[in-house]
Amino acid sequence: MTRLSWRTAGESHGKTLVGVVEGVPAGLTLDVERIDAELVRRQGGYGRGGRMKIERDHVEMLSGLKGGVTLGSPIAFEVPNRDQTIEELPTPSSPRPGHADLAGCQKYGHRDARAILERASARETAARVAAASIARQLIEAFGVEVFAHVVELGGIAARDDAWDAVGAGREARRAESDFHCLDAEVEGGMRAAVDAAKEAGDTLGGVFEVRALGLPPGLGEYSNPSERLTARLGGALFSIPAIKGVEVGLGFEVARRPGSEAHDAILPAAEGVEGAWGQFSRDTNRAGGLEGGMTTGGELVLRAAMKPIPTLRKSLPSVDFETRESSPATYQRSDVTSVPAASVVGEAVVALELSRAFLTKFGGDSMDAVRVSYEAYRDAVAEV
Ligand code: EPS
Repeated sequence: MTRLSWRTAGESHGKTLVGVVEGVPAGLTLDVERIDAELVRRQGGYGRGGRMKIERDHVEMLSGLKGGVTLGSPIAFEVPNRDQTIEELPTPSSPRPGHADLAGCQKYGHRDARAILERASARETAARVAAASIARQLIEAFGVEVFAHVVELGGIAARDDAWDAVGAGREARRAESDFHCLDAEVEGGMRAAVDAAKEAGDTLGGVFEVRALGLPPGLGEYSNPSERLTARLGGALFSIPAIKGVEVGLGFEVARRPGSEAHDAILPAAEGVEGAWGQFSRDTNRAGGLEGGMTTGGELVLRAAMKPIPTLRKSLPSVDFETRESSPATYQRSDVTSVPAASVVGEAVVALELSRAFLTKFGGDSMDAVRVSYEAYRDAVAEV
């Protein structure tokens, strides 16, 4: 049984974005300022365009709360748009290569790419970030932390040891980075790459990593293939516009290694490891915290590759919908890069999936019921 679901609606330049999160147990005190802080974080990052200067994203809670505490009923919210110009904005004459414009017009049988891009826009992700900031407060109450950071932008890569080097200082380091990156030394290169792309009318992609700490083993399942957590997490990351690749743990590198160097040997539990689950441990995490579609209890490590935004000031060749003649793709405005923003969205969608898997396993009507189930599981795992 699954215990958590969410849905969003809204157009990029419509009145508002709305969301509904269902299945959050009663008795969770929600920090609404925390939701707004995540929305602000999503708006940030060096290389964002004009739209983010217009919007001041914040959440209006509409239902599911009394005195700031969840009731167990559906939680509805909205993130109002300031730029509500859907009725005035022009219809793009030529579809953008790489965006949903052309396949969307063909799918719906018209030539109005505005009718497509309004929902296909990554603006939708503001609503998902808000939904996630609600859902993740539940797993955070059980010590789970989900953290994303940019590891590569425009071909400039953070050093491999950046995560270990910052350690517990990760939150503060990321907060002071214009790129949501943990390696301060490469930020100059990233900035120069964004500036050069902006100058050239071009855009840049990159890679972000999402980690989750404090997970119990056994979230997800192998019995029902579509409920394998690896599949759910991969699907969640691919649901973010512009994501073209996802890796787990060693990722594609695992295909080049012999089996003896691809897995994580099982060792007796080191005595006195605080917060450890059960009688076993590992001293490597090549699997990225997932085996058999379930969490191992180790750190979850995922990476996603984002393509450069397809709206280019120096437009790519396209074809005019009316004349059928070659014509540059329509350009109105865009970000040079939104990899830092995508990392916030990546963190959000992973947090949503983990909250769902957590409630599927420990779900109850109230936070107290969830806690009883969680503690009973901890005791049971200790016996295995
Ligand atoms: C976005 C809002 C959009 C873009 C971006 C993401 O604003 P506008 O279309 O008004 O300039 O900044 O959209 C895309 C990257 C896209 O592919 O559509 C946002 O709120 O994140």
